[in-house]
Amino acid sequence: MTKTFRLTMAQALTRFLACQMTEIDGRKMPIFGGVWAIFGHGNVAGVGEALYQVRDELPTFRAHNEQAMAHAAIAYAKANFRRRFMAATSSIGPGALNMVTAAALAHVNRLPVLFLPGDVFANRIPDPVLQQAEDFSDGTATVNDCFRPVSRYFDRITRPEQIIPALNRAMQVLTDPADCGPVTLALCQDVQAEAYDYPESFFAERVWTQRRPRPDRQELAAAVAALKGAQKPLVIAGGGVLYSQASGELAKLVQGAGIPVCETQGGKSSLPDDHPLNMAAVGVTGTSAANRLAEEADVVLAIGTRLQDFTTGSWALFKNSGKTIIGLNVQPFDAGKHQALPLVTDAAEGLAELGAALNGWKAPAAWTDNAAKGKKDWQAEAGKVTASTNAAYPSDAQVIGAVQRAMGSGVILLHAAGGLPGELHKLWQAGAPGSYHAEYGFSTMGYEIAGGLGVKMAKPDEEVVVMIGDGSYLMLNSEIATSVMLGLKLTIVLLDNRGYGCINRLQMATGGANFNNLLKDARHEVMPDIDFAAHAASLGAIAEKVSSIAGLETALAKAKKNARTTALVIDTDPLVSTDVGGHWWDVAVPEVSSRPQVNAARKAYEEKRRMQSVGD
Ligand SMILES: Cc1ncc(C[n+]2csc(CCOP(=O)(O)OP(=O)(O)O)c2C)c(N)n1
Ligand SMILES: [Mg+2]
Repeated sequence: MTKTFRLTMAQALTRFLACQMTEIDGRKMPIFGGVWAIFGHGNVAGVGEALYQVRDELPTFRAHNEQAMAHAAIAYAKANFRRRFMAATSSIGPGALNMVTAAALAHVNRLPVLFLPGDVFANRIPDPVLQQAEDFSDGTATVNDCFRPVSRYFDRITRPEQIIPALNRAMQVLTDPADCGPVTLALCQDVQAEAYDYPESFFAERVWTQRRPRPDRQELAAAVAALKGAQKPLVIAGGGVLYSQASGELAKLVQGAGIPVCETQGGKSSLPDDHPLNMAAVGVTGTSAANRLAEEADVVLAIGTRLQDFTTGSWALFKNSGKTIIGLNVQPFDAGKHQALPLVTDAAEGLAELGAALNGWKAPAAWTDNAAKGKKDWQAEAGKVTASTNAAYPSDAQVIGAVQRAMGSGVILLHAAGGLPGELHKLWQAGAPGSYHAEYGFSTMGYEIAGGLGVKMAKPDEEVVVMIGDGSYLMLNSEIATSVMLGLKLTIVLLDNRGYGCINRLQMATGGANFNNLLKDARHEVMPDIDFAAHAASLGAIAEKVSSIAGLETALAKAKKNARTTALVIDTDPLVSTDVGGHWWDVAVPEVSSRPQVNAARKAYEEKRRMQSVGD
């Protein structure tokens, strides 16, 4: 007879999670780094009791906001190149819905995370239970249905034995490189507590390894033929290069063939910034070195990239009408975008096979030399905008220069929203793969601090530097307290330009009046004067407001020695951003307006739109 264990559904679930292992650098370890939890009536008795039982093998971490705890879980997975991940559990109703934005963030960035929101009673007796949203026409609808479009796998557990296939499917999705993303298992409150005789085999230890699909022969042959015919080849390195840990293979291929490389936000740090073939950031927030090549390139080898709007400059950047795109991607949906020649494969495997098949082929030397010259020119431009200054209100770029000089390239730099992503993409000189952690797939304000915490959990020996605007900070800062509580140090650099600076600039660029972005332009009785250093200190951080770029560099040098989370605040100029580099992108300007500025912006917009290629 099959041996069984009589457990509640929640106990079976947590035990199962604790049995899932992985192997990294020859070391076996749990694939789940832990579970983030905020309890309520929807999960405290069931999931809460079950987590307590396994607390030694599967640690539980408490946060202050469900969205933030999910951010930490997601950043943990990203910092681990998707090889390890975490779960996040909430109560029903508001706690669950607080995680939906984070689920979307994980969905967009293709990052594994297991969401375990509590759900209403399956038996419907306490209907409507506290925090249940009643649907007048659908008895099966609950707020957790909001997870469906932002989950790669969704299930609602209404019987205890359903957890067996659901968790098996969950693991497939979480560990599949092509399908990878958030999984939501909505756990009906009563079912969490219901017992069932689970077979022993369900709790067998399982070691998950990274799947690396190799290319199809025909697709490989077509890609090789296209590359061999190239006069002006260019590689776009996307996040898939990092997730596949393919930097070594990428360097080998491009060095062998003399192909310049540019990087998306997700792919930055695929090669170190000082690699001679790395033209760095491409697209709307790109360097001139990368974008001038992108305009001319005749064969674009797009590796592990979604070819998102900022990469393609709203599909106006790649101007060579005869170009061929090779879509090297583990996900066919991405591989075939813009009528690309698909090359469906793991990045490291695909690059190795491509390199071997190129068999010594080299791009014309004039193209490679031209790239090197462009890189030099860009470095000179970037040096100017990041140089030190005595200005009372420095630019974001000048603050970036200070952080880079004080911290070097050996830290993990994290950011997500505001003006910083564009400036950092252009200007940050990244070091090792994964040392540049951008959440610019969804660009979620409030990702930064909780995300930093997740990175620090994944990489406790690394210095984690979080750069954040005042707007993002005010949206979600509570996990400063968690970082202090857990002894996980972050260095936070807060740029206070007194409002939503980048959207104010975008508003001006589209002919709009300064309205509702900077605090001074928003309806107010009292002009806010927020003491961010005092705020961060109240949450337990070591905090200081600095008054100059030089002061910031001194404070950063001190912060390196601090054992506790440190927040450094600096006032910055909301109106300045880096002009050099960059590319237009499509932000729809009103066709009619009483404002002449809008009409002028519309005219310019219509001109620019002519650059967009339609139909491919
Ligand atoms: C959750 C969320 N809401 C709104 C936006 C749109 N948005 C992008 S940047 C930004 C302003 C960010 O302000 P701040 O963090 O101070 O950075 P700054 O623009 O001043 O550099 C806004 C509102 C967003 N990205 N995320
Ligand atoms: Mg701001």
